[in-house]
Amino acid sequence: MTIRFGVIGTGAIGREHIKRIQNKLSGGEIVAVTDVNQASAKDVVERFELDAAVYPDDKALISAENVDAVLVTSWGPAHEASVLAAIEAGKYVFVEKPLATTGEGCMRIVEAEMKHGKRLVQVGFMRRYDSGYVQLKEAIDNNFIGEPLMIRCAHRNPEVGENYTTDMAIHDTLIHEIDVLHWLVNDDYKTVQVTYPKKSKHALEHLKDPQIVTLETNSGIVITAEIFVNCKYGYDIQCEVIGDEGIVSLPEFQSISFRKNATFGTNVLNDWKDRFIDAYDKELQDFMDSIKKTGEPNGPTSWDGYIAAVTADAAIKAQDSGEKEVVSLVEKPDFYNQYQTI
Ligand code: NAI
Ligand code: NAD
Ligand code: ISE
Repeated sequence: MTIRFGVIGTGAIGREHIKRIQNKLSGGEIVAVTDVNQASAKDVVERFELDAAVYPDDKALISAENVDAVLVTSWGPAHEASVLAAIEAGKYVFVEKPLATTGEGCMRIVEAEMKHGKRLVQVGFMRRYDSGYVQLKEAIDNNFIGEPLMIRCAHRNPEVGENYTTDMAIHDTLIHEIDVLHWLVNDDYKTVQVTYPKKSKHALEHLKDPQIVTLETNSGIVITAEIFVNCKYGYDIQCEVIGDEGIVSLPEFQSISFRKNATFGTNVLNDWKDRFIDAYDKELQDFMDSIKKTGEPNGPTSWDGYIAAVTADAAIKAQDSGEKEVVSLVEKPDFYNQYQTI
């Protein structure tokens, strides 16, 4: 059985996912595309020589009879409407982060999925598939460092465009740490606070960069996350978990080392496409394999999307207030307790 995908949003990551489904992974094909920029959708079909129809909008694509699953790679604020329409039509959805841009929006999706009665949605929190984070999780689960007490991490992009705003540091960038860290230590967040160090001269006028986000979990683990999206030198993701018996750290990206011009060095990557290439492959392969095997996706759920959005909402409030803000989640519905996601 081949899963026939309709893609909503043919920008940067939409194109990456289309290429991997068509050329690299097994069991899927692209049969439909749409984008608010119709020229972009048509360009993708021609450029990648797809046997796919171009639809005028998400609703038309979702209702196409030959679309089994929808890949939502539009910009964040458009995700909720497309995901709700796909659930309404009973179609599987792989949606890039964020599931929706607010906790309320994610809750509407959670409620729609529960009403449908079976899982349809997987959220693109690909770090859970990254071998480095998987090794960290195994070490923590096996009690290798005892009880985790603190986490120090950094999320650095070389630069961002002028559309990138201060709140995006949370709902577009930190959202990856928000998801992967509570999964890593199997805990939920209690409070969040944001502080601003001295501003980088490379950050545009409207943007506060870097930012330091401090998260506290229910069990008392304190996480310090640096978000620095104009760091200039490369795309760099760091994570160190400090326990009462030892410390584990995310492996550095593997690269040759070199000795040249009186320097001993290794390369640092420049963007997310390369840093998490294996994780993107694995998450989408898992989505397809799991649907074929069990009739439901297996990766991060709508509930995970909800946790991330509620935490992001509190962090955005903390950006303005400068105070410690409370993260208030409602109780996890039984529906999601039955899913042991990766
Ligand atoms: P992009 O701006 O390159 O592409 C977005 C595309 O969606 C554009 O072509 C735009 O015209 C289209 N679009 C926007 N609204 C639409 C709508 N209502 N209907 C149809 N098309 C619409 O953005 P990019 O970088 O590809 O990001 C897309 C999504 O992927 C975002 O949610 C982003 O957070 C996520 N993303 C995830 C990454 C990850 O590491 N998991 C990395 C990069 C992006
Ligand atoms: P992009 O701007 O390059 O592409 C977005 C595309 O969506 C554009 O072509 C835009 O025209 C289209 N679009 C927007 N709204 C639409 C709508 N309502 N209907 C149809 N098309 C619409 O952005 P991107 O970098 O590809 O990011 C897209 C999504 O992917 C975002 O949600 C982003 O957070 C996510 N993303 C995830 C990762 C990751 O590491 N997982 C990396 C990059 C982007
Ligand atoms: C982008 O949308 C991503 O998801 C990348 O992984 C992240 O590093 C970047 O900051 C976001 O803008």
